[in-house]
Amino acid sequence: SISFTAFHRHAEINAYLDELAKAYPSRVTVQSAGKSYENRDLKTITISNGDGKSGKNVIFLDAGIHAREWIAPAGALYVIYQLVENFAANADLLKNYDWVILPVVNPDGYEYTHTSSRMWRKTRKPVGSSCYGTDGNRNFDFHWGEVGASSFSCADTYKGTTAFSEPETQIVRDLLLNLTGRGKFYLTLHSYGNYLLYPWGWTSDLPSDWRAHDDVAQAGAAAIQKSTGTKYTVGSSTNVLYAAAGGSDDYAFGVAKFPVSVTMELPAGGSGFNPSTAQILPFVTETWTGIRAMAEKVIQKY
Ligand code: 0X9
Ligand code: ZN
Repeated sequence: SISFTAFHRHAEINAYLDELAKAYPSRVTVQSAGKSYENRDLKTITISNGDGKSGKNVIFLDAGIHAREWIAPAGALYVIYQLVENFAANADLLKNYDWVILPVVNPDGYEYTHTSSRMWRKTRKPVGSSCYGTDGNRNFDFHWGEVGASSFSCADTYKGTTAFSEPETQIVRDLLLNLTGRGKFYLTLHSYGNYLLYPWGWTSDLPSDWRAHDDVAQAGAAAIQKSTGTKYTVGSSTNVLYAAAGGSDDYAFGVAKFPVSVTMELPAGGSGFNPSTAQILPFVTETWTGIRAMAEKVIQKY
């Protein structure tokens, strides 16, 4: 089991996934999708309803590409908890869809924020001789480096030496490309600021089918506002936040052809990236309400 009264270390998160695979073998599969630069396993959990049907549509969720955004992996864990341990209440979300969830994209950075430097954002592979890490969300090969990404290796938004220079972003790339066709909804959890963002992040132009994205994201925002009163801002990344190329969301939509791709920026809590432990459960519960509503919309559309 896992609690929502503390932020968990990466090893505990992976142990929870393994425990679920053992306890629910007909509905849960856990695999290592590959290893981080510092050799940690990036484990995915695939959740089904156990009916044995293969080739269903897929909702792919990830979190923790930015190390310091601790509430994001907590949110992914709560989704896992709901879909697996509270299956009966959520069976509608698993009838025609499987879910694939990668709760910590950047475990090296995540551990570094626990052990050494709370505000670390990037991966941990050295770049040259003096600086460390690349911004995973500037490292995807779609309009890579064109805007909102730094060429300076010490910067927090460093784009990397090349697109997909990081093992962690290569892993997400391969997971996404393997789901082309089946993958209908890509959702990536970040913090903070209460945003539901959709493509594009590299240009202020909207994709021709932006209305599908807007429908899904508005459904999420409305469900959250109804449940807790919390307001989310909905719109394209560039238009409501800032332009920044090389994000996983633009890659999922533009290259891996997921028809809906959303970045969810969870709430801040008292101090930005560091909500109190008492805020974890209310935040992830509210986040789940929004994710559930977005998933319902996607399932109804595709
Ligand atoms: O800048 C980011 O990567 C995200 N915000 S954060 O504060 N969590 O760092 C927003 C990403 C939005 N998507 C793209 N720009 N593609
Ligand atoms: Zn982020």
